[in-house]
Amino acid sequence: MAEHAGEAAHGHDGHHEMSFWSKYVFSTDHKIIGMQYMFTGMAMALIGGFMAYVFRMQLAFPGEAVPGFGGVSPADYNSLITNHGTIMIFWVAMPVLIAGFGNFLIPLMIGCDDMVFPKINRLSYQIFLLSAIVLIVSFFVQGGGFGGAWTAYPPLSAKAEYSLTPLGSTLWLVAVALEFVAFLLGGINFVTTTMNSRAPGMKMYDIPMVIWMIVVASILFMASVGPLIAGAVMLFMDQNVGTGFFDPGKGGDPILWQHLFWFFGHPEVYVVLLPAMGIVADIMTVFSRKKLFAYRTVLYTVFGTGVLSFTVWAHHQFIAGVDPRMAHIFTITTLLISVPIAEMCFVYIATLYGGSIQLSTPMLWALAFLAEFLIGGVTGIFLGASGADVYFHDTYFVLAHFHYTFFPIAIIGVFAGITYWFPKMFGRHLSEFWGKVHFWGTIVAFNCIFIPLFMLGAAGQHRRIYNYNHFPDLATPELQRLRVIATSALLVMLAFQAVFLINFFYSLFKGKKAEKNPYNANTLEWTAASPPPHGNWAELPRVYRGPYEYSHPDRDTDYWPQNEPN
Ligand SMILES: [Cu+2]
Repeated sequence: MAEHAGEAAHGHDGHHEMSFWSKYVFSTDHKIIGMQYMFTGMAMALIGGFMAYVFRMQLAFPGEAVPGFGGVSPADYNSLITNHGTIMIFWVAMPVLIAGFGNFLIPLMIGCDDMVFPKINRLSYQIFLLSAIVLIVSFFVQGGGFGGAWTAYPPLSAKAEYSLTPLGSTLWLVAVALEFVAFLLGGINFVTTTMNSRAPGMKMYDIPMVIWMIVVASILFMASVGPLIAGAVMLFMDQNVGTGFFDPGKGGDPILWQHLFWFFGHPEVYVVLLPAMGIVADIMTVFSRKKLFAYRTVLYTVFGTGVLSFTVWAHHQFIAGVDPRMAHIFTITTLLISVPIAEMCFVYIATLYGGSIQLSTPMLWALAFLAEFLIGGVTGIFLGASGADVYFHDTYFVLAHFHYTFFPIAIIGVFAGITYWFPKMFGRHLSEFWGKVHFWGTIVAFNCIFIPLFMLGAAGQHRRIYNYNHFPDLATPELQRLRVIATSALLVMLAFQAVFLINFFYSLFKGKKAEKNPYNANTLEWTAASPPPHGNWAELPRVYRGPYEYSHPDRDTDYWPQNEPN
């Protein structure tokens, strides 16, 4: 854990020597809370990664015992894929990207000592931790963990008699609902703090892009999750009280859940995408020594993307009986939303153009984000077109597509951010050499997992089938070979994560000491000590807009502004 310099200049709770309890259970320091979100998210990533290992082994070598797990029953398989997806999105991408980086970075990058509502912030993490515990408990109750996929479509999820895992599915639902409450509480802080606590002199257009993106992501989350929380209450009642909101047998409508789920589920992609894009923007400007090309245009594009993201949800339901005329409309909005995202990618490339590029580990991750996410975006266009989707729906093509969007977000974006801000967070440097070994091992293996899955999907292989050899016409040896390649690549990728963990924990204690501003960056967090003490600065910074520069009395570096001159 971070060393905690005992400088209690701005101590909210007035504690000088903090015990374990007051530091990790009651501390309202945004940095501690951010770290807790980050470490919890990383621990959950190990669980989610282990699940992927087990079900990929089952797919490559069906029926054989998986080392470290044993035999995989059909119910185990369903539960593993369900909880892998749920964990990676709700307990890894969300906590690390928004809550981890949001908490750590917002006060440091806008120049204040803490969040506006520090106690709500503390409560948010406690509820999040509780949600993770409830989810883990759900794996071990009678019947095992929920197996109705992360989308929890009724009627499978709605009625106890349809579900193999009645208690597991209720606990899963409670865990997700608690997690949403935690992020609603967090979002209140992120938006309010950014709007109200900026350093004197920092105007709206001086806010670093990553902070803007976290703010917009928080607003998107808070605006889209309401209907789904209502839906979760209804589903809970269907499961436990005998109502029939989603049960056709009682006059309910299972498609209603799909609307409520995807009205949230599509904006959710942008909820995690935007913070990752912001992290990448920050890293690219620093390691190309350029300002962000068209800062204001990107900002307007982010707002536009946010609004558009509420108008595309039914592209997940093209074959669910949606009126074909509506399918046309959702096809058009879906194709439209690729325009702002493509524009952001062009802006990043334009930022690099002519820059003095330094291929540090964070920069490699940032560049890989762009390359891999482009594959995810382009393959999304096939799925967004309702005609093509009739064929591709629920094949491995969909699965490969969204892993080419979520992997860049949740894994590449997170590694970019952690390797970049590590010196600020912990006051020490990671090893660049081992950082690059980890990078190449992860990226090459990642593509070797999912390119075969694109091929399987294009060949028509359906998702959510536990053993393809049960179906004589699907058990073709060529396809089985692709499954083995994907699984082998996954083993390689997981093995390379050990390199990261060793580098991370070794550097935490033994890494080279980091100075205040090792990259000569010009955003405010680099004017605080590494790691920053409670309260962040002895004297809070000011931003002087001479010729559009951020400034601080201690500044000793050249500046190259991230934003455009006004
Ligand atoms: Cu979508």
